[in-house]
Amino acid sequence: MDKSLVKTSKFLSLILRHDPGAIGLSLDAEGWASVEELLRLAKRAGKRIDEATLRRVVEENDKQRFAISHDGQRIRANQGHSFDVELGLSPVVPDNLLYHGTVARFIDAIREQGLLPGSRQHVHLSADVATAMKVGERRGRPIVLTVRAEAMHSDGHVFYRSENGVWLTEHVPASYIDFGAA
Ligand code: HQG
Repeated sequence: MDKSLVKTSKFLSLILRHDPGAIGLSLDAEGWASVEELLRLAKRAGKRIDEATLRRVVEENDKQRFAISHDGQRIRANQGHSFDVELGLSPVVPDNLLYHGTVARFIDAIREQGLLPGSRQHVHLSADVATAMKVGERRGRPIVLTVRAEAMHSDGHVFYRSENGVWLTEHVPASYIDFGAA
C-alpha cells in the first residue's frame, strides 16, 4: 500500500475504532458509519479523502482492517475498537494453540494477571507464530507466548475470530500461557 493510503488507513483507524467524535461522526451500535457522512465530516475537519481512495484503502489494506457494507453505503472497522461495538461475531472453537506477540517489559505483569485487553475490547491472538512476531515487533524485540486455546475453550472461555482472521477473547488467565524462554 502506498504512503498516502497508509496515512488514510491510520486516520480511518483513529476515527472508526477510537474517536469518531474527533470529526463529529457517530457510529451505530455495530460500529458502522455512513461513507458519505464520514467523507463530508473529514473534509470539514481538513482531511480531504475522495471516495475512490477510501475504497482502495478498504480493499488493499494489508490486514483487512475495514469493511464496506453490501450496499456500499457504510463502513466500519473489523476489530480493534476501544469502545463497545457489537461486531456480530459468533463464538468459534479455536485451534489447539494460538499465539500472542509481546515484549519483555510486559512479561511480569502478564505472569501475574494473564493477558488483559488493555484499551481494546478483547485480547488479540494470532493463529501462527509469524503473525504474533509481527504484532510484538511493533513494540521492540518480540516475545511470542503460546496460549492453550483449546483447553481454555473446554473450560468455558469464549473465542471469536474477526473478519480479518484475528482471534479474540476476553481474558487469558496466566495458567493457560506457555511463556517458553521468556
Ligand atoms: C500487553 C494491531 C501488561 C500486550 C496488531 C500488548 C494486533 C499486558 C499490549 C492488534 C497485559 C496491548 C492487537 C498485562 C497484555 N500487563 N501488559 N496483564 N496483557 N499486555 O496494541 O495484542 O494495527 O492493545 O502484550 O497487529 O499488541 O491495530 O494489543 O503488548 O493485531 O490493526 O499490552 O493491534 O493491529 O497492546 O495488538 P494492544 P496487541 P492493528
